[in-house]
Amino acid sequence: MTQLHPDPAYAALQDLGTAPLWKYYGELFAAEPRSAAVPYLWSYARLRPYLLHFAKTLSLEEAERRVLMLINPGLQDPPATVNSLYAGLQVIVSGETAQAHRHASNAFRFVIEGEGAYTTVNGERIHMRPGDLLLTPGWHWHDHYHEGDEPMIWLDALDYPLVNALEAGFFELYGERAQKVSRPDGISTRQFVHGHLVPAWEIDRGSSSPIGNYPWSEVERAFDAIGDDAEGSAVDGVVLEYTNPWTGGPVLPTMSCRVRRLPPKFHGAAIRRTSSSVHHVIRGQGTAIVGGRRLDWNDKDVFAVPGWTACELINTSETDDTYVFSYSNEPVMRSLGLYREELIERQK
Ligand code: GTQ
Repeated sequence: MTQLHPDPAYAALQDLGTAPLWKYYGELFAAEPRSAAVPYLWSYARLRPYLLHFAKTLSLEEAERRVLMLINPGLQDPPATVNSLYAGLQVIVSGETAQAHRHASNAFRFVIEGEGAYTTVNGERIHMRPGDLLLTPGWHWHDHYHEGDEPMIWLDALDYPLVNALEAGFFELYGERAQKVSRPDGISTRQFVHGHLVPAWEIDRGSSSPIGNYPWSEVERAFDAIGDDAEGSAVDGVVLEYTNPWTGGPVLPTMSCRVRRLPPKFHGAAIRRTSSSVHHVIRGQGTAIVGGRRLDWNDKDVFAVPGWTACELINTSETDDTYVFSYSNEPVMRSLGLYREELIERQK
């Protein structure tokens, strides 16, 4: 310090709990965001054997949740998938219970494979099938069960990197392994099943969607109803947002969820957004060019698109649609007045 800055006043500054702004200015007020996260792809085919390995060797009594965290090489400490968001792959096997707990972080699950599991959320059992999106809004009790034969695997998403950065994280165990069931199975989904008719007697309207499960069968119905008649987006193809029926807005205050259908040979326009996102390939083959890096995807892979990083989505199949689910922190960015997006030139 003294050698770099012969003026002894610099050493004194640090002891007095101060710093010279003029040394930090460019870093603190960069011309544009530079994400610490890197574009990255997690191969489902390569991770699945390890999920099954730990399903055999590690009990749920030992692990609170049996999850492989998808950690961005640029975001190791604290671990995150992209800025403010986390993704993990969870596995549960026949007869297991993942004990009841709750946390301030919002969470959701996107089911990848298996049949016969359900999660209980604030007293309501919600069954899971591949392609379903199940919400666990912040501070809702939740525990998972599996009654089927084959292992059940799903993608977990949480906003804990944001909640912890804001120093607002709380966590509590329920006390018993399983919470009491106090509501009819699937009622939070059933009473909203018709998107335009909502249960008007429900007066308590929180900041998250009240729907427990957005089933894949409804997504398919939506895409079928649209057929090939919609214009769609040059960036995202026919892209649908899962909505909170009370507001029409995102399902959770911190995370927005979307699903897109990219027709054969689709090559999306390149865009960068201040929001960060995580993508999960439901079905199909393609490539995402993210920050100049080619991420070649297959069925069930997951990839990270850091904020303010160019992204273009390509369906490489000549014959088949590809379906890609994604979630982002766009609601946070929008609510803070920080959301920006910009179409840019295609990358080489
Ligand atoms: O299933 O409740 O991946 O609490 C991370 C934290 C899953 C869960 C995760 C959790 C859960």
